[in-house]
Amino acid sequence: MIINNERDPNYNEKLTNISKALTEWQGPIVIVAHVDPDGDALGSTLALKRALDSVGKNTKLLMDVPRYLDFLTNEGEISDAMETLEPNTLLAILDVSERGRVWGVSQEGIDSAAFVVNIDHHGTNDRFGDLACVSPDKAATCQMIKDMIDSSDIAWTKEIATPCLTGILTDTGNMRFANTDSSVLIAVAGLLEQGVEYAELTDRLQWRHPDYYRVLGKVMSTVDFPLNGLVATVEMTKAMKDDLGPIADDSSDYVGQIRYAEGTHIAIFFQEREDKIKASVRSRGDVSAQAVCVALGGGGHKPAAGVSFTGISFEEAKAKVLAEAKKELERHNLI
Ligand SMILES: [Mn+2]
Repeated sequence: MIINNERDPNYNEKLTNISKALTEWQGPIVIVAHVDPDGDALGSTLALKRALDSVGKNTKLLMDVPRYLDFLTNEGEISDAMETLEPNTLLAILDVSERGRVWGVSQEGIDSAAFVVNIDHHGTNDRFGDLACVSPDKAATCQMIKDMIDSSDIAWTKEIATPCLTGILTDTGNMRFANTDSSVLIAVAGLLEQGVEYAELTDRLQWRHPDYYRVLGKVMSTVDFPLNGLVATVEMTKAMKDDLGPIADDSSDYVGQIRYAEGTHIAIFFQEREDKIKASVRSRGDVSAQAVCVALGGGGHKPAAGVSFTGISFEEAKAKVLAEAKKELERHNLI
């Protein structure tokens, strides 16, 4: 897998071309994002859908919206996965680092689209599609949607600006992560000018079902600091979930709880799910979570990345990730 974290050299021109393709398209437009959608996946697709709907386009947004983000959507705005695309469909793929991570349309479905647009900020994106704008210097796909709408004739509304701001907030950790540059703050200011209720939004984004805290207690009881305390880990096994019974919460941002452990450079949340084992990895400074995950077939950004495994045990998956974390720490002479 490639890693290209450079800004798209023709960023403005490509966004303009994509905006034209979308607003001039006469057929159906289907909008999708990545599996396990986050604030940027929902925020960017929902902002784009509302923007295109406002100029009379026929759009569908396909997503399995996680419970904690559901408050952003209106009745009827979200559609289920589609078996097949209608003829002459433009497929807009947002915030998806690779085709295999698209949710809602099969790989054959993607092939059957009349036109594919790829808007993303993951350095591991291989720039697939008929028109691709991939700019890893952007903090969020939502920041790219902000730029695209700004450069179009589409009029901003609070309803478009609110999901658009959401993805910027979630991908920058509320404007705290290293990807928060002046362009992010300018974009945020521009969105606030559209009437977004900021304090209400940031508060609402933190709400979690009480079950989240029940799971948190179990997850935090597994905290460990391997590799001389340079790494912090927590885990959630199937057994832990089974012990708690049915859980009403689907958020899993537990890695955020340990990433600030003093003396650590890498934080990892290991999750044993029904269908796969998932590792969410965070890093700080020059240490790259992206390098750790890409080496194992995963993807993401330099400070925040992930990788999934099937066909191996939970312990084997943990050992693989820790071995790569060790290599990454060695590359930076920390071990
Ligand atoms: Mn994103």
